[in-house]
Amino acid sequence: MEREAALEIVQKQLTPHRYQHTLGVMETAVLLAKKYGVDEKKAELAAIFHDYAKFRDKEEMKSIIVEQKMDPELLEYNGELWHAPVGAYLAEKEAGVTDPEILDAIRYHTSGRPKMTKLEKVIYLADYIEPGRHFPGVEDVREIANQDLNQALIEAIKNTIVFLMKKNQRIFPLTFLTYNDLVKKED
Ligand code: DGI
Ligand code: FE
Ligand code: FE
Ligand code: FE
Repeated sequence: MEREAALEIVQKQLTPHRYQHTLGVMETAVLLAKKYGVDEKKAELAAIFHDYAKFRDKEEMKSIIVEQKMDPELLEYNGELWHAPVGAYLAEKEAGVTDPEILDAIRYHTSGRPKMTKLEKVIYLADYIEPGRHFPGVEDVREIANQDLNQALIEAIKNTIVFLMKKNQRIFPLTFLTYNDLVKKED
């Protein structure tokens, strides 16, 4: 699928603000892909679709998680986690995205997972550092992302976990597993 066609499909699903975020993720993901030797076209398409399901009705997402036999543990955790796996499913079903590597990058863009591919890392990180993001610590992660993909990812996931814990939010186990997997590789 070409960029313009993909953007047109996605724009209909998003608010203007979220669409701007998507454009930022796209631009950042392509830069990271170039830098770290990832297929730029795959990074571009994964970025465009990463938040495809962001504004789906929660009940619709719940039904999809149950009917498509996704991890039922998702339902025990914050509904903000759901748009990633549901987005992968709907990007395939509704928009005809078929590449399994792209679908996995969408599926795991919120939690990560152990043994992430470089494409998955690029999308997770681009989502975190795109130019429209302004939270504390993002500038540090942007700097590290120029040097070391894994180290930047560790910082991004660590910041996310700490941020959620400060709000007394529960952490989805896969998020912890992702963190442990990446840190282990640094030992
Ligand atoms: O969709 P975005 O806002 O661009 O970003 P995202 O998909 O990375 O994250 C969406 C939300 O999910 C964000 O508010 C943080 C939250 N989140 C990420 N990991 C976890 C989580 N929430 C909980 N409760 N547990 C997690 O492990
Ligand atoms: Fe997201
Ligand atoms: Fe993210
Ligand atoms: Fe996003």
